[in-house]
Amino acid sequence: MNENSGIPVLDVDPYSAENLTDPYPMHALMRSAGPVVRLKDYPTVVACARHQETHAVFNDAQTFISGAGVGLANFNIEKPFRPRSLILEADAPLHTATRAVLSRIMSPKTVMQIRASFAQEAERLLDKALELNAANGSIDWMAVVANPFPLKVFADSIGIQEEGRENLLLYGDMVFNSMGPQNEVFTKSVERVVPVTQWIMDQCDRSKLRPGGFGDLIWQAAEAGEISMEQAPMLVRSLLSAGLDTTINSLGNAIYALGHHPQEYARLHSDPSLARPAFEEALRWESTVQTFFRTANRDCEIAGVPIAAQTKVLCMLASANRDPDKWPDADTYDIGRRPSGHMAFGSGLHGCVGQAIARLEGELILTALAKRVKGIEFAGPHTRRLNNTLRAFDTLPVRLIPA
Ligand code: 8QM
Repeated sequence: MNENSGIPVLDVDPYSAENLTDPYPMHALMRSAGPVVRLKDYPTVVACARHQETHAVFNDAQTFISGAGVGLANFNIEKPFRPRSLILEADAPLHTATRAVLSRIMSPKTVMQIRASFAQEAERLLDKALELNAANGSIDWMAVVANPFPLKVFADSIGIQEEGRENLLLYGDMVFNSMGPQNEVFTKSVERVVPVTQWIMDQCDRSKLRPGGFGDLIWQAAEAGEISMEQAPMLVRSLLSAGLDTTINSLGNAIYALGHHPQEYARLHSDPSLARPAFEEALRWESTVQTFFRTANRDCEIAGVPIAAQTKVLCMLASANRDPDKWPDADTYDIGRRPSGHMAFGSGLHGCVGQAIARLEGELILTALAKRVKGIEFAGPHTRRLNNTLRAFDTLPVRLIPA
């Protein structure tokens, strides 16, 4: 298609099981090939794997739009897999209105208000983790801490019922898979989610949501005329889609990072106030959301390379976060680093609207861990949950050495 354009064409598949399991050699290859590359098997796509271009694309939302989908599919051509998100898969002016509502609901003031109850739950969960660890010699970090914590505190904040919350994990898995190709990873997750899709949409109804919770506050914004009544359940769906699988696996990735770096864990243990930077650096080092797309809405260029209208632009966020031109010793997990400018929450207009809550969850879990545990060892092999967008675990067995 573009033999004349001088863009390198790589024979790599970001969605192969091998690259989903270990993406880092692919990232290095893509970064070194050029600022923009094509992928042999994905002719509608150009990819950016370096920090500079990824950041630039994310910060030009007028040219690189989200409304045509932030996955591989181009919604201008293909029907969206589910009714499109009113915030993630939207541009101004629709995005402006929906973003304002969620941004106010998850404001710094909200974060201050939820902090005490989130902290209490983090302390309780880590007490329980140490008990189980003492009884059995090890725990599965995912089953005992990473899955239960957001499923308790964030789902409580939204105000949804307790029964059936595990359905949210199947739903999140499907949502993030749907941003890649329709490979086996995706089709299998769709099969699993079919029986729970109605349950998910039912939870978005006003009658199901605890008064005063984030979900109810969305409905109140509709009542006040900020958004329409039809839009309210769809914005609740956004919280259910974006707020669980992401933070859950970020808690997994943080323990994975710390378990592989005993010296960094020792620093955290000796000074638990490093919990926040330790979590932030884990997001850079092992980005939970690995990739997002934008769509060029006009003929344009990236790093001087011409890009045709309707091209899908694959932004390799996790690769940008390991770009040696941006980060000294990019592959080193260093909790003393201040990784500002990392792309794990995206960047620009669409940057994660829940990031203050995600950071709070990470900080509180790592603080509770650091106070109780002087070392982390892996207790057998982890199992990955391969997902087209997320860096995720099924299980992560660890032995906690009590302080
Ligand atoms: C990703 O449905 C949504 O609005 C939505 C789904 C997924 C995300 C964001 C929003 C970034 C975490």
